[in-house]
Amino acid sequence: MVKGLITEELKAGNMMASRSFPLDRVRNMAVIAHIDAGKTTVTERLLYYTGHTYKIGEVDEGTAVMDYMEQERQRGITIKAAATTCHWQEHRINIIDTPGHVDFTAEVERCLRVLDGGVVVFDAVAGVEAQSETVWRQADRYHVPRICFINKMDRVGANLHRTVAMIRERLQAKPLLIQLPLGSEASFGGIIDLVENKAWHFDGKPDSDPVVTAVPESEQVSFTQFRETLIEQLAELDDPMMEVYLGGQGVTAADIKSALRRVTLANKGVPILCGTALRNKGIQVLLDAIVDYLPSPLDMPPVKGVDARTSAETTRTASDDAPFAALAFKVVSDPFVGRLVYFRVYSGRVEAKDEVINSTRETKERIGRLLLMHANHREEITEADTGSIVATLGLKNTFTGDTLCHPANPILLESIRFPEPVLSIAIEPKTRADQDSMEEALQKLTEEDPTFRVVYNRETGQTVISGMGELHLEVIVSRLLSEFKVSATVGKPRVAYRETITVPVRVEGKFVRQTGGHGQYGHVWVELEPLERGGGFQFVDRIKGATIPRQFIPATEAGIKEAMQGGVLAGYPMVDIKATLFDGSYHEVDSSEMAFKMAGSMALKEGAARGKPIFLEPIMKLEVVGPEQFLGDIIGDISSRRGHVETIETYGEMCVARALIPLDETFGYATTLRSLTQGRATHSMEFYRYQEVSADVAEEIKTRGRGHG
Ligand SMILES: Nc1nc2c(ncn2[C@@H]2O[C@H](COP(=O)(O)OP(=O)(O)OP(=O)(O)O)[C@@H](O)[C@H]2O)c(=O)[nH]1
Ligand SMILES: [Mg+2]
Repeated sequence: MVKGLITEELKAGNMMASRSFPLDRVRNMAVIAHIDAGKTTVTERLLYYTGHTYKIGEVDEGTAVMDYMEQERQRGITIKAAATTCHWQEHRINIIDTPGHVDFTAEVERCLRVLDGGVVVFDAVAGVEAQSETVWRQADRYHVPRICFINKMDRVGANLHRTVAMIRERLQAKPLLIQLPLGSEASFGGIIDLVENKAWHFDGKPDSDPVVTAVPESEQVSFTQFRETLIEQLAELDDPMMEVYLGGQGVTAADIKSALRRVTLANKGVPILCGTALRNKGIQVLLDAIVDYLPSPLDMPPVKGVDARTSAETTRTASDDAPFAALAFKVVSDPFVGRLVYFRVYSGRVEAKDEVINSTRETKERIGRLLLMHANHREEITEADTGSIVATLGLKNTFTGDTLCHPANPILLESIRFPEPVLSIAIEPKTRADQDSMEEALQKLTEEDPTFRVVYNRETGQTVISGMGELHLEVIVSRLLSEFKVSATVGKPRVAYRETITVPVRVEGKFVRQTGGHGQYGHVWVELEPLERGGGFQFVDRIKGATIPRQFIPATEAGIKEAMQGGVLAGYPMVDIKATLFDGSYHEVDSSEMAFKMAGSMALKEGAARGKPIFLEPIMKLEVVGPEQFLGDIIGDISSRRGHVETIETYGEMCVARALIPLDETFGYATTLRSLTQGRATHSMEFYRYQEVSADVAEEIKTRGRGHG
């Protein structure tokens, strides 16, 4: 069988300290797609055909190597991105398999931030689905070059050309078809290679070698036509190819390959491959394409950052000789080994036990053991060089998005931005012991997951956890109850409303206690202004001279921030506010950080009340795909839920309706949609933005009760 063509020396070299793989032979890539497109199934095949695993893992049997969490195996979906490494054609491929469900979109975000390339998987029947579009945009944002694998070619209704058309139209991409299918649906048995001018035949048995033949006579016409199209497309996008094309000497496979590589790396086009991972067809060719067309760390522009000492913009080139710089992108509390921090090395190298700086938090850290991760298995290494994706033990103060770097050359890399959680659930532990173990568990879970928040509400005595959606919270609650063995009563999911102000106000906060002994004195004047949606919180210090001593200013900010955790309307967190500290006074003896914190907090509360406060609610982007005959009912239902249908598109008999709808109106939507359409429509939802609620909804939120963060 065709296994990774890696020589034993190279494999052995990989374990040693020296750079085992020239940097140009490293590929760091993510597998991204809509839920259920087959990312994990593809990844399992990549591992099998590169000789990394000896038995194919199956999602449906709960044996996928990459889906190793209990929750993943039970549900048959990926929840956490998992990293692994394999080798093909003397290249090292670091792969991260990501989840497709929209609730776990932060996992995709952080992977795309640190990876160089992507394999985007599509279901050949469903084509471009809502979440494929979301991950595509995420990849666009990070300029990640990608190739597409149109999977599930064995399914009834599979259609390569329709999917390619959707990639062109819905994703506004330049698809470059480099393969044609041989046979279709159940008889799909191989691939015509438009680049190499040959045909690959697969019998579907995992251990059979593909049989390579000339392009069959019956396929010659379409082969010639599609190859010509490919060459023309490439000539349009790539000058060297244009020259070859116009030269009239004929275009070779090598010409096409090098043009495809340049075009892919420049994000001008995306090579399209097809196959079926479940039936073991097309994987070896996909591996070749990963090596041929996806970038090595050397192909990427130098990573940008700011010098941590001077704040001047700077860059780092991908080289082992440059000073060490890495970005932490994931923290996992492993029950066996402890706190694992995953990072990507952008420049330089680092050894186990090296001292480094966390420039985000301005602290020293010592790298502990260094580990190469293969899903949940670990391989100990002594050194991580440029381009590596590794995990380390022993970092106490490093969190997702932090930069690690050499003490003599501190740099701050751009962090990773995560969406705000929109849904909450209240949980009440049953006993005191449960309270303690729950706090510990929640602490670990928040460290792992930047889109998960925990707020303890003093007023109600409840702990409120917030996340991205129902599934996200459900998984967390299941983990709390089964993995961490906490007994607790769990409430119903509720919308995480926000509060904000609508007019600027100037307010005074004065905290004075001067009854004998050592008193308290804090006094501030703050201007509060509304920010645009998504503006979060900004603090501006406009204190001149010594009106307020410098050390009390951060305390004032902290007080304001703390008070923002519970708004005046119904105790929801306040957002989108700019606070400018412009005046105040202090007392030689009685002033303290505590007193200024109180003063800040009082000013905010006063300002929130006077600033014409409003509620904000999360609005979701909803996409429904279903047969045209149900369109009327689907739209009617959306309107009755305070939703607005924005666009309707038709692909054959399928309609795609896109709408904006308040999250609060979407509970139970799946069930309604199923009964409206006899189960023939699917939907997906994604957070869009926060928006002011109407007066009657505001009344309703108030009467529902206070204090849900
Ligand atoms: N017919 C067919 N089914 C496939 C193919 N590839 C994957 N599947 C099935 O599709 C389902 C989803 O596969 P996964 O690999 O879990 O998909 P995923 O993209 O990793 O899903 P998430 O991680 O949950 O987003 C499973 O039931 C697979 O067996 C294929 O080529 N053909
Ligand atoms: Mg998966």
